[in-house]
Amino acid sequence: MPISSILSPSATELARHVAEGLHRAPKALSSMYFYDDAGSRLFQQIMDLPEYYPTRAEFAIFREHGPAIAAALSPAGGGDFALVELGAGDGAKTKLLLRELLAAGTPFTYAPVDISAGAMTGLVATLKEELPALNVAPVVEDYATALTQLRTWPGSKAVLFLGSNIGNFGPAERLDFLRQLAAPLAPADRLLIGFDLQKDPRRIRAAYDDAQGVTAAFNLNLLTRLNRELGADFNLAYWQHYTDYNPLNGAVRSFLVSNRAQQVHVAALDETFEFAAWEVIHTENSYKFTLPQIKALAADAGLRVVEYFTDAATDFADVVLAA
Ligand code: AVJ
Repeated sequence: MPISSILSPSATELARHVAEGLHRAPKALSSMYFYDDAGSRLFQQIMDLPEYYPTRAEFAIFREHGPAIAAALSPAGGGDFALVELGAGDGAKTKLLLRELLAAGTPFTYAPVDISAGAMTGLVATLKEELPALNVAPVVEDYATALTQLRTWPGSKAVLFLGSNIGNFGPAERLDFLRQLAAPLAPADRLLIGFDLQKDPRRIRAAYDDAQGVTAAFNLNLLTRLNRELGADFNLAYWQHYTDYNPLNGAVRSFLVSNRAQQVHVAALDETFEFAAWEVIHTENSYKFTLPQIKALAADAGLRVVEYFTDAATDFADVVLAA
């Protein structure tokens, strides 16, 4: 019996993804798989790093414009609505918004979606404690599955996609994803998307290559995950984290670099992969945008920009969109 048939369904999906990604040229793995429980904890640490500005910038926007953002997301005539958050993580920023909405008295249900069960359990526990009056309907799924569920939701809704998560998509995927987000929106529904803005290239690059090496550990954790979940034998000493930022297209790209010629066996695939010295696995894109690009992207996806909010330094933008 092949090992893949005794793996859990999610491990089978991961195995399929790894087989596909490591057969590509150049080799690639999706940043979606960073977020096992250890990866989610490392991302929590990243958000506190001095170099990683996006989280603080978006926090500043929510602190400064909280009431205006809450008003922009609530259905115009009042009434019950669902606040769906894709990639909720620890929900720290969202709590500012949830407080505003609770204070405004509009009835709503918060439906956080996250791929990490550990992150979700933590979020639900802190919400129970900090905002006991809040209705919470947690969803532990990937975005695609959550979007499918969203299509059948009957009532008003506002969908949050914060933290520059949209930056992980390449241009074609991004447009496709926005169209899928736009499809189930009624005219009164709203979308709030956080975009990291183009700025000093050195600041951007530093945010993805911090001095303490937390981002490196986050990237390398993907290999630890493959060792554990797929019986791979990646030796972490033979891999290093590398990031570049291209100001021509706004792309931060992260790589795992093989520091020698090596072979890696993946038991779940019953397969050995060859890596040349200094060959890379592309593991993440984190695109940065300009406001004109955001407007053009919205138009391409059949959405209009209702309103947008930036922090004082214009590092980040939270954009309210409608169909
Ligand atoms: C969670 C996707 C927004 O791209 O900035 C942080 C993930 N990767 N440092 C980002 C990440 C490396 C982060 N997002």
